[in-house]
Amino acid sequence: MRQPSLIAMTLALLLPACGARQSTTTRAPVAASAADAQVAASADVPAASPWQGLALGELSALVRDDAQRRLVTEGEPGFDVAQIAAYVAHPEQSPALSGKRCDRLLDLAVVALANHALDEAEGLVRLVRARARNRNMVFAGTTVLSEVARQRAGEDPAAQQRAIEGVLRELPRPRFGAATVVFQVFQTQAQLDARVEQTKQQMVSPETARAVLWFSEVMPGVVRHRERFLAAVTAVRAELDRQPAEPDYNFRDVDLAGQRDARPVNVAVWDVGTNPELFRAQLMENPGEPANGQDDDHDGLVDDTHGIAHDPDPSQTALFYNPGEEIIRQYSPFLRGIMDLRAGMASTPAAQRVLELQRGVTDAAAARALDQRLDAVGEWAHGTHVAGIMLRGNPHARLAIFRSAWAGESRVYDQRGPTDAELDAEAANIDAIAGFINRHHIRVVNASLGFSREYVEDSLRHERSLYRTEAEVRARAEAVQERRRANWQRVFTQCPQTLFVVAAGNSNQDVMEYGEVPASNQGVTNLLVVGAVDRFGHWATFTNSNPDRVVVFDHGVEVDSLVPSGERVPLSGTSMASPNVANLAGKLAALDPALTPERLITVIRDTGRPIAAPFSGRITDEAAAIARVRRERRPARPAAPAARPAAPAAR
Ligand SMILES: [Ca+2]
Ligand SMILES: [Ca+2]
Repeated sequence: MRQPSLIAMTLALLLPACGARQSTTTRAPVAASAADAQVAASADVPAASPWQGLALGELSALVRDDAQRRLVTEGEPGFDVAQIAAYVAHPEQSPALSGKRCDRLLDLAVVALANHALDEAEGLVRLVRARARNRNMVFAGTTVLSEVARQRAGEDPAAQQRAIEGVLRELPRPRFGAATVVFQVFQTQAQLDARVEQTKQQMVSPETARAVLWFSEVMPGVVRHRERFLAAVTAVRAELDRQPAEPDYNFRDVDLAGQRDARPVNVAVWDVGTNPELFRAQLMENPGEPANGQDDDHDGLVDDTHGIAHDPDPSQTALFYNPGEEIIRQYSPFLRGIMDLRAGMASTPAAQRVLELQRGVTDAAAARALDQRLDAVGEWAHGTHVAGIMLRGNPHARLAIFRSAWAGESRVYDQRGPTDAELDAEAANIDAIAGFINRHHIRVVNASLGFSREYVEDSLRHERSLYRTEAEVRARAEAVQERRRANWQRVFTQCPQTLFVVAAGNSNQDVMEYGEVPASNQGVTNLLVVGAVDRFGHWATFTNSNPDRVVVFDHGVEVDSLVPSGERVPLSGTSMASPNVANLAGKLAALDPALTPERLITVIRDTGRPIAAPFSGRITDEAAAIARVRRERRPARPAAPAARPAAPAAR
């Protein structure tokens, strides 16, 4: 199945339905009397779990009723819930399916599989594959279909393996290695138990009920027969390897080293931390602000020499997040696998090594502790990798660094949502960054980060003392999203001379339908949202999309760049695609300082090459964009109009 929608932020280091969970206890109030003390003491005992006594039938009804209700209420008209069985029998009669409709149909497929209704489960997945508007969903539900096939095949192991192979053969070769196949992630019954335990520390809701159904009713059968699934993967991979290789896409990168017609240009990476030492030769320097513990330029910021850092942890004031030597030593070797799993690419060898590590997880506390360490390494490396991509081949770029720790949510907002005061602090941080951008004429900002409502909702479900119903959770999550959308709108509006390049996100969702912030912000002319393609030039399995908003794509799978230790590691995500586009924008601005953000977007989009069907959008073409800017820019000296071409060449 599709990962349960928890890979929410571009940066979110979440495995399916993961998220560290701790037991919720009622905190004892100050006792005013002996009787109160008695009450208070008993209140310190964990409250009885609302999950106790919920049977399979009740969980199934909870998920099914919610899915059917939302199929009616969410999305455009034309879909008749009473006709689902008819649509399954004749998918061509179904209207095209929005992302949310697909999600709800996949919820119903999970309920069906948990209740051993194999034909129904398969039919629902096939309907999604046939009618999803998002063409990445053509490959959704592989785990469900594989398990259905296995159960149908009877008891013979060889027959089971052949049945699973049949499902896996539906994945085209370029996508096979990066397929999101959940059975690879969960390896032992102890892991499943830990995941169920984690989920049950959240409130009972359709979302959490679905996760419990999945991990307690579907996955145990998968894990018990995991060897058969893996043997099928190996067999199909061997078949695919015997086919002729598909040629790599030519991204036509250009190196501006030694190009005399380029000028210095200030750019910025806005991330969760970037190691300035690796970019010492190219750091932008605020001339009035030596690093001396004083606010020398009187802008309210102490030592904003190369950028701004904002972190609620007073021990983390640098531009670079430092999780400590021990965590770096132990877990940085897993970085590539961490990022692969973030992007839903469970099949890669690097991801498999992280899964090996996770096999040792035996309970919810251990799962949480491991998640946090892996998260910390991701936060350590992310911005540095992004900055390396952004500067590649552009010695004319001068780099400013913004670090906003709220983006590393799993550390800052562990099992809770942001408070209003914290959202105010985010706004103040954003305003400070906007001021810095304008004072120092930063032309291009890459922000490989984003916030999804589902991620906030998942955090809020832990706060059972604040939010008692799913409706309350959704209302608060929407309010948080609105605040953040408004915060981001401020920086876009305050910095009209600056192009903001933003990652679309890794949830295989429509950014507008799901309201990703800031990717879905409206009415902004200096925002460019970037999706990811793989080395073959096809949509990455994880990339978010939208036919109008995500038009520009770039390389985002196994992109080579630096990590803070100075080593080079290939990492994956729209986080890596976005700085590839910001890199091009920085080169264009170096070649023609007069380019406005709107013009940069137009040139990048119009010179891009169309992505082959069934996908849509354009892949940037650096060589073409740079050639066009050189052709169309004003001459360096206005006194020489004869040097201009008579007319821009038609495209
Ligand atoms: Ca200052
Ligand atoms: Ca200073």
